Amino acid sequence: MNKRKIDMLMKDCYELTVTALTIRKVEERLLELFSEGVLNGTIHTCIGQEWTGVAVANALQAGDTVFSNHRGHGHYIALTGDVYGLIAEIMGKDDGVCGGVGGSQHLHTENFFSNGIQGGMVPVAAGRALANALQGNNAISVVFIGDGTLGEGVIYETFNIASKWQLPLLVVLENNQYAQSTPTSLTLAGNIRDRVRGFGIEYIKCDTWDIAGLLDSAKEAVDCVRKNQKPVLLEIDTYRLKAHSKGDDLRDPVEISRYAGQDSINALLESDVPRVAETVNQIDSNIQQAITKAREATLCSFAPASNSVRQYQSVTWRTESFARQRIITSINLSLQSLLENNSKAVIIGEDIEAPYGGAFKATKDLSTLFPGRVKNTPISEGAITGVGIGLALSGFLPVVEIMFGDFMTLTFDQLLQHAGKFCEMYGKDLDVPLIIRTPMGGRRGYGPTHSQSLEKFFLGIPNLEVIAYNHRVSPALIFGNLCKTIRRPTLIIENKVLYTQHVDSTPMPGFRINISDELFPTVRISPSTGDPQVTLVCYGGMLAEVEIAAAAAFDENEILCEIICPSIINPLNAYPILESARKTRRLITVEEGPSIAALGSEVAARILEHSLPIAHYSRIGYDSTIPSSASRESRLITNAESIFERIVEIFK
Ligand SMILES: Cc1ncc(C[n+]2csc(CCOP(=O)(O)OP(=O)(O)O)c2C)c(N)n1
Repeated sequence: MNKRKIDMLMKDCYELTVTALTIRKVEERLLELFSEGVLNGTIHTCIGQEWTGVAVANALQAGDTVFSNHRGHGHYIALTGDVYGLIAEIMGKDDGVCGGVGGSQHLHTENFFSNGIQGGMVPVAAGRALANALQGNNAISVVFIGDGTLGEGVIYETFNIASKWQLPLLVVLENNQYAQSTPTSLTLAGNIRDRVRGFGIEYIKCDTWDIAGLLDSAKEAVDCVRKNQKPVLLEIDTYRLKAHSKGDDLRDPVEISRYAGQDSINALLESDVPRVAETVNQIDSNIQQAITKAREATLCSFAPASNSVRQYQSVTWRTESFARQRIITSINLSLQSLLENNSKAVIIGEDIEAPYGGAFKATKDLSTLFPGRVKNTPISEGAITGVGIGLALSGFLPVVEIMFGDFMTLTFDQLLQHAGKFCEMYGKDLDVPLIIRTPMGGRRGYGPTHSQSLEKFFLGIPNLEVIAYNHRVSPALIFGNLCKTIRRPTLIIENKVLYTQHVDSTPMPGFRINISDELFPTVRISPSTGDPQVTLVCYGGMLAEVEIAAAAAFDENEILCEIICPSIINPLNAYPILESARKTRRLITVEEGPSIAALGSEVAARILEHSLPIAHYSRIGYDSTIPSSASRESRLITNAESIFERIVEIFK
């Protein structure tokens, strides 16, 4: 490197050079600690790429947020300067920035979030950008991705949304030419600039070999996002000088040494400039102190919150009469009430604005009443869920409508790997108040891909709560209680058949109806006289069918059934179910969806865990594709008749 360049690094931007050198030295020490067996798992170092994070962080202001990926140590140090917090984290210590829970790939402090799922943070960053735009706070959101991540679909959904909604989002693409061992030239069709411009997104390019140019481009990109309130993609050509993670490097050594020769930090370290040596000595000494301190720190004391997922809490029962109201009206009014009472509430989803008001009219007229807070989205279930998460992390209360529950499959990654994880994996009890509403269920003739009840796939996801409305408890009560208390991402299942039914407190002849004192009440329907002989457990839209079957069993066969219908199915409070099964010793779980590994299986497991002596347990549900043909569909999907037959059968 010539003298002019060294002067630039050691004089003009000395502080930034110190940060870049610090990142290099931390990464080198981490690799050494790895070889010594001090570190657990894996790390992805950014040796050779240090200046990307330094240049971007240099251009940011207080209040901006950075979302990062698996190769995020440099981004973190550049933004926070917190060397000790990072080292202690990777060493799995309580002192780590995430208490040793997150480790290398999952770092968080106030305005920094990283995750090891490629591409998944891009919509979350867009959600933060939307929050900034809605607040008009002039802050921007930045997300780092690698070139291999250009293969992930959710990033294009997000580019589209960010461009259409003019979000202050900066995407920093660190193009180091490889994804693990695969050259990106083998996996990337077309070219990056055209892809980005195809979305109407501003594209700026620079590299890590011209540091002055990089600093200028990073500033230009950040300023452009802030000033124009529009997304920009900054592509930074760079090269990773070490292995992808620990030692898995199959690249041509000649190529590696060519790039090593171009690297400005190598050039500085090889120079004989006295100030470089002094600076590096000081950095080494600081890092050594941090390592020594981290070695002495206590090991991660994280304890999983397993008790909360297997709830067993006694309840008391009461009667409550709800005003008779169409369920879709109750849902619509509860959304309206949320928007009226909480200025941070926003609703996003496909086709939800007026005049259409959503496929089932749940958001009818709301976009007119609350302009800008009820927004139509593209058909991008994964990205809109991520955007919702970003809003939820930014003090908003987002409600995301997924048009049909069948499409929830596309949200799975965001809910499992992002929303649910954020609550816990950063070693902090982080609030992610995201509400997802979706219609599930059949009986409308929509066939194999628009009639399913897929909620079982969302049960047991750590930190994801699942509510299912039924016709005996007003959705407005449940939704109101949820909005008042929400801290965790929550999925609300709305059985389609319910939309046309009414919230109904009409007594059933021969039965008394109670609801529990829980926040999301369980419904109990018991014989008015006599001891119940069999417990029927169901939820959501199945309650109506189960009621008909129980009434018929009483009228025609004098069999006394007790129905237990929880309104929240994850985490499931097993107490009301077990309380009933203890009396009846016979239990049938009834589901509209698949019966394998579903709520019924969970109920059966709880019964075994509590060593309840049971004379009969069986489950009802379908285990096949739902046909479009009305007659075939009604034969397949659980209904009052099939439930009645099962009840009678066990008393033969
Ligand atoms: C969704 C997902 N798929 C695969 C992986 C495994 N993985 C981790 S890093 C990586 C390569 C990523 O390449 P790139 O985006 O270019 O970033 P780089 O590693 O080069 O910084 C892969 C495949 C992952 N973490 N997440």
